[in-house]
Amino acid sequence: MPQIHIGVLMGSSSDWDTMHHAVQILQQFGIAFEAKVVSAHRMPDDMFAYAEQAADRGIRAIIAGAGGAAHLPGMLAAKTTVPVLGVPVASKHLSGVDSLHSIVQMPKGIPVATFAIGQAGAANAALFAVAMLANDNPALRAKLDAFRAEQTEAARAMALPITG
Ligand code: RP5
Repeated sequence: MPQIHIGVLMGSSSDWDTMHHAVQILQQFGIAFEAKVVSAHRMPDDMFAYAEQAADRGIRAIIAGAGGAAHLPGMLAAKTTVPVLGVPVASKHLSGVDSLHSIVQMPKGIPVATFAIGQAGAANAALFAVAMLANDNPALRAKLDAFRAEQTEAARAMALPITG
């Protein structure tokens, strides 16, 4: 079994619609990852166990997505020095502003890198994790550079529906 480098955790299977955008990026870049539901409120002991074991397991970053009272990223970060990348999932009642505030407003000393609400945040958290791994992996950096170059070309080729 390959060494898992990135953990993708989420508070509920209902977060998958958002968090699969992170997984897609990791798959695209060939990163060894695991994805699991680990709920801060419903599975607190599992959450702490995951955080406590992450460094010894060789996990290089944890992408954690949650919605509403989104304590998962912050409480993982409280228990590990492995970098935690937090993804606010859009919630039913407050559209994810609650999730964003829960994740971003960490007390000084316990950082969580916080991304945008929803699928852009999930994808960008994964791209950020790829960039971290690319620091000591030139082949991965080349893939990331190629990804950026493709995006640039796609933007240059964008047409607007103007006639006349
Ligand atoms: C959070 O509560 C989860 O991260 C999810 O975004 C939200 C709702 O969970 P479910 O009620 O859909 O399981 O803990």
